Amino acid sequence: MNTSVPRRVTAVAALAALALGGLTGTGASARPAEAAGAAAAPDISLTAVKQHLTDLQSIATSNGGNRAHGRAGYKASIDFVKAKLDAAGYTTSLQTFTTSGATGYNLIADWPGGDPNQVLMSGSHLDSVTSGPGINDNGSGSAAILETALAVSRAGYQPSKHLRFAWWGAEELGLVGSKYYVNSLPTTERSKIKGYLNFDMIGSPNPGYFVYDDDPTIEKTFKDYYAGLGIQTEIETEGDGRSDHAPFKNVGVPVGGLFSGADYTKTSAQAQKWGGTAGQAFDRCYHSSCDTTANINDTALDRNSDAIAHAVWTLSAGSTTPPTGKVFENTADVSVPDNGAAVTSTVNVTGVTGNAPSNLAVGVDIVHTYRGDLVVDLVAPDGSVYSLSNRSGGSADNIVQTFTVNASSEVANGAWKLRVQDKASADTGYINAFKLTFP
Ligand code: DTR
Ligand code: ZN
Ligand code: ZN
Ligand code: CA
Repeated sequence: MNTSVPRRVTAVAALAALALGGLTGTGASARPAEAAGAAAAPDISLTAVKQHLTDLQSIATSNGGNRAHGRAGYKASIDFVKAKLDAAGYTTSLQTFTTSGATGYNLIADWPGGDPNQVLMSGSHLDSVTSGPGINDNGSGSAAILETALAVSRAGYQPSKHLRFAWWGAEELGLVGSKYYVNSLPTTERSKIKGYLNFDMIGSPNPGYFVYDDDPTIEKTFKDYYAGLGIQTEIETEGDGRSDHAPFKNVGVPVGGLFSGADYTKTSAQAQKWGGTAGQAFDRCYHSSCDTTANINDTALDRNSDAIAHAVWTLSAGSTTPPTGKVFENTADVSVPDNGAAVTSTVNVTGVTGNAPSNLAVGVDIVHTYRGDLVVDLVAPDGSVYSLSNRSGGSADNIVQTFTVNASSEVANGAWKLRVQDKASADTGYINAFKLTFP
């Protein structure tokens, strides 16, 4: 839509956001209804999650066949995940620790915004054992929460709670990374974590559908989700000390999670309700060299990935509409010359007192046939430049994304510009829209 004059939309009605609480899930619909007031979680693309697994497999193959603590494959895995989150607008940090004579890494990714005193955390260990690439254990959980985090960014989701995601190191050596994180947290910071969701093995080839039996609200959120799909779940009773939720549980953080099974054997009764093979392990390649991309059940991975997104959206009880947002938008099309000079789209912000926020939502809508050609910056009224996308995304089409920018050092009112430059010949496009939302 072409409007010649930037228009300002008045404050957007706020949607009620609910605190952490049970779902109003129904058994009727294909997907349970979301808690009233919460935005519906997007579907998580199985293709996208499997692409992350393919990438993790390639990393293992290029690094001695594993992604284990202290090996090159683990650090390469951490760098891979971090790069995607940085590009999506997350605030990331690498926490280092030493165990078994080697440096370990935890990756912590915060989604700007939400109540900093109400943190909903999701985590998965990213390390494998030394004997294999660890695609189900635990590329599956790592890839699923990565894609969920990217979906939060693409949706420009503004939950009432603050969202944090973590990829743990050295879980296979005894929950070392997650223990280090929890033990290093000041008590005041621990108390802000209102829920920790753990995902360790969620794509097992002979899958079960197990829900952790710890915090009842979190457990109900997952059970209601699966009930809405007509799938019976079982309680994961044995896992208490066996994955990264344990350190959080030990300090009183409400925990929950999903599990598709490891080396125990599926019973006939379980095969009756879930399919698969009775008398066979849920994952015959557990901790083995055959835990590759072939060691995944797509249906279980897809269902569990969607269940993760559902729980993150529901338990953070936010909305995609900022509580009291003032929106300024320019929808005039601006052609981007191929391999040429930079062009800009401008919005004139007025009537906002003081400085811009630390979570300024920058809506970018660029139509282009090769997004990797583009350098995209936000230019503040005083000329300060904030990089949004710098030749990222390769041959994929378009950049349609909401970036969250810490613009708190900028005066809010004035002419803000989206600056776009195509730096490679062939493939062209145009700015379709540029939007700023002030919470
Ligand atoms: N210890 C995890 C796998 C594992 C085994 N039992 C459970 C129960 C709940 C979560 C995870 C697990 C590992 O090998 O990484
Ligand atoms: Zn393991
Ligand atoms: Zn594991
Ligand atoms: Ca080009």
